[in-house]
Amino acid sequence: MKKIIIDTDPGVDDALALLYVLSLPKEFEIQLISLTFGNISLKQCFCNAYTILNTIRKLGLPGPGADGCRFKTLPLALGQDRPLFHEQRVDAAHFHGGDGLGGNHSSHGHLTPSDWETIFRDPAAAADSANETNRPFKLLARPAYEEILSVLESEEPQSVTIVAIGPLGNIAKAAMTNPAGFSRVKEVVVMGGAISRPGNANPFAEFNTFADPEAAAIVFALTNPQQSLAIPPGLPRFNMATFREMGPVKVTLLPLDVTERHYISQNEWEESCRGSELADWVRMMTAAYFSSSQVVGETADQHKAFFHDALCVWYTLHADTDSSFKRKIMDLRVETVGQWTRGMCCVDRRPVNIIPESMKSASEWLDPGLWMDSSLGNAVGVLDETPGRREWVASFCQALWRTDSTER
Ligand SMILES: [Ca+2]
Repeated sequence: MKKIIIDTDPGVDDALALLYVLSLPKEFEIQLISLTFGNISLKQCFCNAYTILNTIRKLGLPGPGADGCRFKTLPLALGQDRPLFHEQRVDAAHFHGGDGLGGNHSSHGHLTPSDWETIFRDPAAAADSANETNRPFKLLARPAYEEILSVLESEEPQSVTIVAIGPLGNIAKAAMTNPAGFSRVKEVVVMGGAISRPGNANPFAEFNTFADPEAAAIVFALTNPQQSLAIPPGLPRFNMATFREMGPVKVTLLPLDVTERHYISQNEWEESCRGSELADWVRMMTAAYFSSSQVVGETADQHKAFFHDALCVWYTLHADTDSSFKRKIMDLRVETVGQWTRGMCCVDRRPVNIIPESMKSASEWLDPGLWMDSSLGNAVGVLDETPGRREWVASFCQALWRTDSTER
């Protein structure tokens, strides 16, 4: 049983990631769902999370492991409503629909709980309310970063994985607040970044790193506690000494390079996602997502979508036991001040060029940014190899809908 915290900004592919986790109740134990702004505002993300959990509870899960499993009330905490160090917020409503769930609240309004706004307006009162037994979640009173730390401190060290599928503000804030407590985490699995592919938020940046680049830079910097070289200039320093004692944090990144390789075709999806009221609801939600992903000139049988966040769940499920999932360690740094490149994942692409020992004292001049000394930068594990796209589609569809619709 894997203990996980899901940090999310629901979001269509976040909804699929949640469905995937919930359809495997014998494999995953959810310690916390922490919410952040991202695809849409925090307020709407809360509405979406509530609706997703409520719908799954109401309509029931079709997953093979879900037979006979009662829906358990899940702990949920509210987090960042904006980037850590900026007022300005971006969203991806153009991609996920104005409500972040592909128009689901209009098409299936009866599944949107009527009290969501009241709860959001006064979460403290809602956390105390006797009515909470009727909800699919228990709303926790403290902000997400505190609840994340509380889980990490109450569980055995190295036993809880954080699956971070939104902008990284909650995670970075937890790490900055209590580095020792945070370093008890087993692994942080992050959906984010674009390394050798174009971005999807600007030409260079993936949406999650673009939405809060400083937070991403801080989380990536946790992989190398020797110094704070990769922390963006001007940010409050936090006590890296603690990380020096505890060792680096294991961060695994699933950038667009890997998530886009694991696409699902519209045919595969529609063949699989059927046969239940829940499937009808999900199909409606993903219809707009497929349309947004459509490339000009594509024919109907070529339509495909990338369920980025759900792929993080697949990795988390198999990471410990399946050696065909391979990570490559990279010194990835996030651009936080560029006029056109904000949120870009920077990599040193120069041919290997080690500074001779005799010139080391001049290395800052010879190599601004000190990219050539592998002990000084970040050491992010980038998911590089998996069992393959077909295996992903088969595994995902089988868990959710008990079908295998991979195109032969
Ligand atoms: Ca997301």
